[in-house]
Amino acid sequence: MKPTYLLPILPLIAASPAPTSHPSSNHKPNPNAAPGLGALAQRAGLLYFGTAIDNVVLNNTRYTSLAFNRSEFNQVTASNGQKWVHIEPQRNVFNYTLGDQIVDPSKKAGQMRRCHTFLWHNQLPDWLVTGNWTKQELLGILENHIRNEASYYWGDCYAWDVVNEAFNDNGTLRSTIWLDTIGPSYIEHAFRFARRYTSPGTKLYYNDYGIERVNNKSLATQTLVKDFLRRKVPIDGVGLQAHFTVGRSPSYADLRGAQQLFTALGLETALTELDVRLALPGNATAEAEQARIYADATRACVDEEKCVGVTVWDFWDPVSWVPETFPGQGDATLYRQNFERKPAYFAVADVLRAAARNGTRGRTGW
Ligand code: 9MR
Repeated sequence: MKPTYLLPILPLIAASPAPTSHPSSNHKPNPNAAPGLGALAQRAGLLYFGTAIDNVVLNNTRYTSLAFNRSEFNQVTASNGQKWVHIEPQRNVFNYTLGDQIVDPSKKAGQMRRCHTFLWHNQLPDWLVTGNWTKQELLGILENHIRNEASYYWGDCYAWDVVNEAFNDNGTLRSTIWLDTIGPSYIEHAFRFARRYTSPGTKLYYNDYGIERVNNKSLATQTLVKDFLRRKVPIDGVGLQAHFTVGRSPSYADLRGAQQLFTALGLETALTELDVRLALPGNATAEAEQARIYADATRACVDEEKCVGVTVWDFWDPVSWVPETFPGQGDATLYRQNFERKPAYFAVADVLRAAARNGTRGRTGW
């Protein structure tokens, strides 16, 4: 089956409301409308500029007209819809409703997808967490989950985040039901299952936060990758989540160095969950700094030959995960509550435009 992300690019307005012939219609496509970030990313030679999308805002048409517009975002990632708790809420009972609510419209819009995530320690269903499994039982549960979800989304995903957040900041493996029951080999089992059951060519990623600098965590991730390559355990990419904070974010050089831990081994990289939070209430100075951080992160991907693209962890402040998790912080995305684009949006667009002009990467099909 031909993956949808390789289909020839259709006109930019494909995801916009159909134009009507009524003279006063305000739905007429504007030929001068600026290309969105997805379109600019492709011109710059990236595969995509994408966004995470959460199911809770799918009834907001202002939101969905941007989220499912492949000029603005030519790749989408379900923030929650493909996670274990929703997909297999009871043992061996699979429910793809929330995943499909993101995947189906994105297919219609001609967008790519990064699929997220087969194995994590969060958002697991109660039956799984409370079961007192043996190693063999839990491996069987893991294989069954990956087999079902991978088969269901066969051909739909450019990439799968196979294992998410396995390391502690000091580089040791995080104590989870997976590590504690199966042992460290759970990671390679997950990748082998993923290769066995996903469609050929699906990129298999390890995805984590805090690996955007050379540090104990990113070095431990590199050691894992080296070991996998040596033993022919399948892995194609490392996702650097890139949840950043104004005032203490990794620099451009940090991001280049961190990615090179993996690209030097032949893997691809991606910034998979980019957002930049600030102390509330924000102000122009903080927003300018936020714009610089977004731009530097985008540039650190553009300049890295094997970095395939950037995904923001939602583009609209009201659905960002940040304020709930970090009280007093927020405004982390590219769009304000009133859908106005922030300086960060324009800074990212400028980086992509400059890269397209310089043509250092070549184009990816625009
Ligand atoms: O954005 C997600 C949020 O809606 C959920 O409540 C949260 C649960 O832990 O997960 C968020 O997404 C996370 C992603 O899956 C993995 N990396 C960190 C993201 C932010 O917490």
